[in-house]
Amino acid sequence: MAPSPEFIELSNNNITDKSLDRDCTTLSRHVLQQFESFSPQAQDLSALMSRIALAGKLVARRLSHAGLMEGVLGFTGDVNVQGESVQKMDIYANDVFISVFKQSGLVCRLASEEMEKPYYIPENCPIGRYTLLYDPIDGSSNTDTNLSLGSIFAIRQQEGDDLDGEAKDLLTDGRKQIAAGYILYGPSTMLVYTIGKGVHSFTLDPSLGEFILTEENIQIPAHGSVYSVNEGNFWQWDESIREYIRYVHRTEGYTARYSGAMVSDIHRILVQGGVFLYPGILPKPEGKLRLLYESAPLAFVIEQAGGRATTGLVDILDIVPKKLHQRTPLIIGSKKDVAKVESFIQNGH
Ligand code: P6P
Repeated sequence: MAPSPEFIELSNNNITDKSLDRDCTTLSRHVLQQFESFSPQAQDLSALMSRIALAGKLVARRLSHAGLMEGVLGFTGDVNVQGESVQKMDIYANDVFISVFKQSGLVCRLASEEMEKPYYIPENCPIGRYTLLYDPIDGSSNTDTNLSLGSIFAIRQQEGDDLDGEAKDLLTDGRKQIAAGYILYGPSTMLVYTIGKGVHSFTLDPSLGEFILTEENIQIPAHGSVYSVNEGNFWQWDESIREYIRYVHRTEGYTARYSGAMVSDIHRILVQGGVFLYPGILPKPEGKLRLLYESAPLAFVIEQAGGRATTGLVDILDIVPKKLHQRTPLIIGSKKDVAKVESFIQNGH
């Protein structure tokens, strides 16, 4: 007996179906949808993103219990390759990203802010053609004060056999990234990613243990009121940056926001518009932020959302690093706001 027209109408418009379909739009499914195919590369990237999501869930779970567990908060007493004091959470998160890719056959090498040399996963290396570059905990100084934090990641295809274990093929420009994004550990845990087909955000549903699609094809506003910079460095900046800061101070419509974790600050700018700056400072003209696993991944995301990322003179994604932990000045955000900063750097106004 054919279904009645009323039944067909009900099933097509059934509210449950729509919310069910949304809840089933997990990260792995979304990646395959992006490719509109089940090609080997689509399957690889879907699996890679699923492992990154697992890492995010493990870090989020640890952070949510940090104040209740021994050995989560505080410093290890060590100093990392960057010369920064290492938080216990830095090490935990660094190890999480390594662990989720073991026995995956996907990732042979991991390069991280916390490790001087890339980490190789031997069982994956004969076939694992992908490299993960990541900052396991961005803004770790926020850990002990329960403020927002992030993880930043980028995926690159390994080029050549890397027989000397120096991973020299990673020293290429940011346009070689095949995927990038960040995990924001805030009131909710969000994962934002791009594979070069737009920027999409997912929110962790703890009751499901899944990241669920929240927004597709995010477009950053062309202008926003937020400027995000550590003004404590004011007297260490070049005069052109000081002039820009004086401009936003005296111009109506600007507001300062700075959290100490750039994933949090840049996510705000992705949603509301504006500009984040970490310029070079007199003792360190190259800046503080690392190119390969901080600035380049975020630049990929922001450019895919219609924004810009530059040193003030060169686009971030065009920089070819000379070393794995190379630093770079960073000006990133809405097109008009980045251009305004560039105008001060390039011709003083
Ligand atoms: P400062 C965190 O260590 C970080 O890399 C970014 O997340 C953050 O924006 C910046 O450094 C904070 O550095 O010098 O302002 O404390």
